[in-house]
Amino acid sequence: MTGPVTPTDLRTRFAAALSTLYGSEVPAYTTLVEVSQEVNADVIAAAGAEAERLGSIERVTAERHGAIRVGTPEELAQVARVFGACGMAPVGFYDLREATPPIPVVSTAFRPTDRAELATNPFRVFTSVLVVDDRRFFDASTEAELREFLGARTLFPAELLDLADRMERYGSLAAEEADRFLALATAAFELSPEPVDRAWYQRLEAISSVAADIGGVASTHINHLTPRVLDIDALYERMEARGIEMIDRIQGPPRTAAGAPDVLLRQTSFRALSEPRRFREPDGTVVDGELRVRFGEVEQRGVALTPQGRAVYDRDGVAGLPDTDDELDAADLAYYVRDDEGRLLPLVYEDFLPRSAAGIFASNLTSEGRSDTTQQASLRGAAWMRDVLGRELHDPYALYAAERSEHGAH
Ligand code: OOG
Ligand code: NI
Repeated sequence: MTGPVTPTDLRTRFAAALSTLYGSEVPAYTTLVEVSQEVNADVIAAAGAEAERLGSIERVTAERHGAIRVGTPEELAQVARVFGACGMAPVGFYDLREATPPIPVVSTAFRPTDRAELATNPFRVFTSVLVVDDRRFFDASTEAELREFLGARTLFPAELLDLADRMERYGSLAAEEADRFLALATAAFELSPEPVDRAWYQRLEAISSVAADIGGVASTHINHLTPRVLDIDALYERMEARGIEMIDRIQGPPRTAAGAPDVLLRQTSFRALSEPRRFREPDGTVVDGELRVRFGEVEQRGVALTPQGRAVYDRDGVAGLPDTDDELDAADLAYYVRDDEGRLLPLVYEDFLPRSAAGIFASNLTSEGRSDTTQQASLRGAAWMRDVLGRELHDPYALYAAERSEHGAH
């Protein structure tokens, strides 16, 4: 590319670069992408245009969500700048400390918020930050050690952050600057060859594998990169037929009846194999070892539910919802807009589900870890997250509602 590069181009290229990186690191991911593409081609062949109501085949084929985990508010604010350069804004607040088993993180998702941007490339990244001062997990001395360890590392080089800020300020980067941004940003999420301090890692792992994955290593990495599929049940069967053992269930709503609209988000995953990592032993020697922290995940997306629709879903599951677009729209249970002929078009659910996210985290743990519920939780909420990010933290419902009213529906 030669001309100036826009945030949209950067996002598309960043998602593709991470996909290439992750495929080289986790070969089963490549299988997952291949099988997803087969399933999508089959669904389109069988259902035609109807199958593209929830996104064009181009969008769905390129569509990925990533998951990353950082250690400090400063690191989170830096992530916001890197994704901000790619036209991705923080949306939603998720408190995984309330999950079973509890995970010592709070999270948001960076994604495009504009419908046209989502249609071009909806790359989104579920981003979690460790809560080091939550006494249910970390005593005062572990907190102090975590702060010191995390405070001493640099995840994102200054040059990358400068380029990110330039992109946010001017709305474009020169071709060479964009290439440099992509090289640095992709490298920041690569698995590091740096030896892991075994004793420190194991101490954290006894509390929480996620804490060890975040605070036990001096760099970060993508935890998973998730393709989107149009029929997750078909995908599940084909992966098992290829000998890849999936977790025992599909998270989120069950399959809806034939012809009924898909709602929200369905996800499933498999654990990646152990990956070679180097360890530093307490006596200073460095040895080869293995860690098993990453995995493959796949998702199927449906229509976004309104707060009322979500309340029904949370109480009664999909069985509580009507099974046509017309009824969902008329009862204001799901978000739709109308096309030129007045037909209903679903607004795709672009976010995450806390219960499924908890299940995804849990399927990835070496043990439940330990927490002491008699201890004091530390206060973390959307307001805290917004202050740390130093930018607006979008409410997902407000985004869907604005989109709908812009198109004159409801
Ligand atoms: C994030 C888990 C949540 C999802 O798809 O719900 C997630 C993580 O494992 O870091 O990615
Ligand atoms: Ni995920």
